[in-house]
Amino acid sequence: MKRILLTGVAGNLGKIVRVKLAGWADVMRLSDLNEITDASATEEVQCCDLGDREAVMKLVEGCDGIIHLGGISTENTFDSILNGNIVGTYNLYEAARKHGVKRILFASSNHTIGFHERETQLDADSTMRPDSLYGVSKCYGEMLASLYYDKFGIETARVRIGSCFEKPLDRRMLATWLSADDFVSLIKRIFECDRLGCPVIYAASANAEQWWDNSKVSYIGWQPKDSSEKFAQQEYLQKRAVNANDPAVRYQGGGFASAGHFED
Ligand code: NAI
Ligand code: 15L
Repeated sequence: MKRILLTGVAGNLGKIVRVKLAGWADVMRLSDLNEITDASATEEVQCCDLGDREAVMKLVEGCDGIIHLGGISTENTFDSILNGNIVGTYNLYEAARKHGVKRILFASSNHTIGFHERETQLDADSTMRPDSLYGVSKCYGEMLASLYYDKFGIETARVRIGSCFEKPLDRRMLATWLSADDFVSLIKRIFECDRLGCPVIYAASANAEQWWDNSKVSYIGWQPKDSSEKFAQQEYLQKRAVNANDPAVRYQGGGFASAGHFED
């Protein structure tokens, strides 16, 4: 890897990925809306708003690959989502096309399919059923990636991340949990495999409870190693759901499916 652009580096996942991938690329170009002041010798900083087309054009120049984590990461107003995730992702793909970037990891989300019921096993071809405006913006990002692959040959891993936190925060996350190490091993496979294409990849650890089938993407050779089982007996995860028909329990998106709607 020569020069990799990492967007959203001041966020939860960006901070972790930056540390765990230190030394993996010759140069890591770091970007976020927020300031970054502590670049190492193999890092370069170029902060901007993803919604700023000219700035994003400059940001992508000279990069061989992009790990795109930046943007709005939970439900929000349409205007915020429009700037960060709709305009921002378009700006990034246009810049990638103009500067000849060959491979991108797009941080999509399980909220693209959050209105599927939990007992439905999903795979890469399952119908999108977004549970929020945020989820809709990730569906858009996935479709944009598909267009740029079919028309311009830019490969993208459309990674539907489950819940990447230090530990599962609630019982739902026993199924959706993704460890940081598993995420980083997935990133490496995405950029190191000979042929990627434009697959949808569900990013969850090897948890006992599984909602998502990745067999259509077995060719990239990613095997998650961690499991949420090591947390399953912890006190805070023992309280069972009172109402199995509560949308937060019924649907894969959990609280995103039951939450109210943001009005601008
Ligand atoms: P985060 O909210 O902690 O980080 C996102 C970063 O993007 C922030 O540092 C923020 O300043 C930056 N950002 C927001 N709008 C921007 C803009 N207009 N221009 C430039 N930068 C902007 O989110 P987190 O948890 O680190 O997630 C990273 C990515 O992974 C997000 O795209 C999120 O949607 C996706 N994801 C994360 C999951 C998780 O479990 N953490 C689950 C599913 C998807
Ligand atoms: C996401 O898409 C969010 O970015 C993250 O903060 C979590 O809410 C995660 O999904 C989840 O579903 O747990």
